[in-house]
Amino acid sequence: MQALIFDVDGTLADTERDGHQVAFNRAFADAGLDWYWDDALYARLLAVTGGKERIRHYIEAYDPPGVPEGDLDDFIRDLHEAKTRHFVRMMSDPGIPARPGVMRLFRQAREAGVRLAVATTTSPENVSSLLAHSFGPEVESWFEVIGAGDVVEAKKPAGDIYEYVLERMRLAPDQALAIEDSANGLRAATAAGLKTLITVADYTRGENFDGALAVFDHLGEAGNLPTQMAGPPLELAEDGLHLNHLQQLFSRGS
Ligand code: XBP
Ligand code: MG
Repeated sequence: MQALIFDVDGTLADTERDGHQVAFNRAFADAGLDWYWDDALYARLLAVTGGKERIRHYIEAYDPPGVPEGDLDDFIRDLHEAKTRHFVRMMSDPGIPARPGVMRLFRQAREAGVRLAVATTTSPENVSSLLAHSFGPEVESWFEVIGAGDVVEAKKPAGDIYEYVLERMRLAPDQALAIEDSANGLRAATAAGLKTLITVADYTRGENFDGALAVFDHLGEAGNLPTQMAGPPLELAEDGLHLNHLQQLFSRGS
């Protein structure tokens, strides 16, 4: 296991409910659109990854009011850019906490010479703002490759973003472990040939994670031990999963 490739939303931080969902609704209000994505609707819309793709799906599937005639590319792009400005601002005010244990794994990987990368559907500016404000100003530089958003044509569950990262790291799929939170992410990593560890998030808890090496509710921290939902039993440390646990899972493989 030469590298860890982290998903972002739901994996590094639980960014959907208090981040993206709010940012979308603020952008819709700014544009004078009578659109509101409540929890029940957003849970369904999350099946479509990528904010622009999600807005387009919403228009096609729900026929909401206020959609202009003709080509929608500019309309959707402008809405999504406004949403991204809201999300980036929210990463510093009020901010979204890093999920338990993620920073511990970053540090242990660096100490052990295990390379780090990101493979995400979200936009690059969202990754930069989340890393800076929820992990620290120097953390973005720890990642050799940040594969994000529109750098690939086909987003998750397509494997393209993981293939993009593997190619730039000159790694074969069996040399890296993916860490994800969603079924779309598991399918994307699996399509690229990667073994995957799942830490479920708020909106993804009930999804199907068959094929993952193991499923936990989070990586754990002192006083907040993780619960394992699937995979081989592990003798966890007093604060949860450490790099050696990921290496054990990886070498057992599935
Ligand atoms: C999660 C997504 C993203 C976010 C919204 O990405 O599917 O689309 O919901 O971000 P991941 P954007 O779990 O792969 O990190 O609006 O920037 O797409
Ligand atoms: Mg995710």
